[in-house]
Amino acid sequence: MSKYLILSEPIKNMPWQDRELGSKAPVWRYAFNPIVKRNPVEGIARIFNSAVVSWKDGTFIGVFRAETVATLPHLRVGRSDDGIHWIFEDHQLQMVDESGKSWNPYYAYDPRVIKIDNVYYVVWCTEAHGPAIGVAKTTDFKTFVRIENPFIPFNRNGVLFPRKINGMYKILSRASDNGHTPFGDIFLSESPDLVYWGKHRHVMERGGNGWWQGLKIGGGPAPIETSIGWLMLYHGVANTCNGYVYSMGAAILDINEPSKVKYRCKNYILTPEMPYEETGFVPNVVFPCATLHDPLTGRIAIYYGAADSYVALAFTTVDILVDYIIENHESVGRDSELGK
Ligand code: BMA
Repeated sequence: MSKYLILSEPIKNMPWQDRELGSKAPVWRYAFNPIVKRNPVEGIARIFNSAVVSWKDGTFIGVFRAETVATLPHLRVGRSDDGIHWIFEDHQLQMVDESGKSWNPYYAYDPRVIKIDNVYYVVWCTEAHGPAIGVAKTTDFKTFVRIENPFIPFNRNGVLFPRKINGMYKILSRASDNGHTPFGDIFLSESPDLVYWGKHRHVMERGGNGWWQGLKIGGGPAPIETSIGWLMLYHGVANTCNGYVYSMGAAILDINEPSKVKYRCKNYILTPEMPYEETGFVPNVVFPCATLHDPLTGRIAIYYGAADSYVALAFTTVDILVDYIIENHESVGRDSELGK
């Protein structure tokens, strides 16, 4: 029985590997990373920052960020029996509007998939006269119905919470610019219907005492509901003389008022160290977009993009990660406030 509880549906057949004996790492990599390698499908050069969920009969399904050999990012559905070996569809994910008419973005990247009340929502960075957040819903991963974009450009890293909080849908996002955004904090907005969004709140600021998240931060996988609060994994970016370095961070948000940060880990929990993270189309990138988490075992599998070239997998447990965050907590700026 774990010390902290994960509050979600159990996952059958969860991908897993134990931490090495004697290791104190809060998060450890799958020994056979990367799980998706270069040129995984004809005409596709790279698949990386991607989202997976558990699917029927112990299988898994996901929406992947794929880039063609002409380097245009789009979304693509993949299926897996074990969460590790993936088979991708031979065509781009197709979207329609609510009347059934085709409505596909010119480009699409960094998807997250969040299940709320038996509907799966895909949230991604879409073209809308500049990068903005797109949302589409599906129940079968065949028909994807796009709904309104929550915000005007420029905004990225949209992540829905997996349930309504105080009767409202909630989304994390990060205001950005049209390029490689040299700034950015995480914000929260709410909506009664996934169409009208407001009550914008500041959640967490870049910075803190360490430089790994000094330039900007952005939401990662859908926050995980636990008995101590929302466990939020995110990416933090350092600005170096040789370019940006993307690491993975973790914080715990208040369960009823998630714009309040309860604990924030001053250390990264994963940073580029392996050849597939340090070398690739964009070097030094660890970019988490999804987790599988099992309440019965407390196990968490983290899917992350590596070097904008591969999909990789890492593991932790709710007890190991929450204890690590609390032991290494730092209070930053006005993070613990309501963020009004
Ligand atoms: C960000 C996003 C991510 C990418 C990262 C590093 O701005 O575009 O998709 O992984 O840059 O290139």
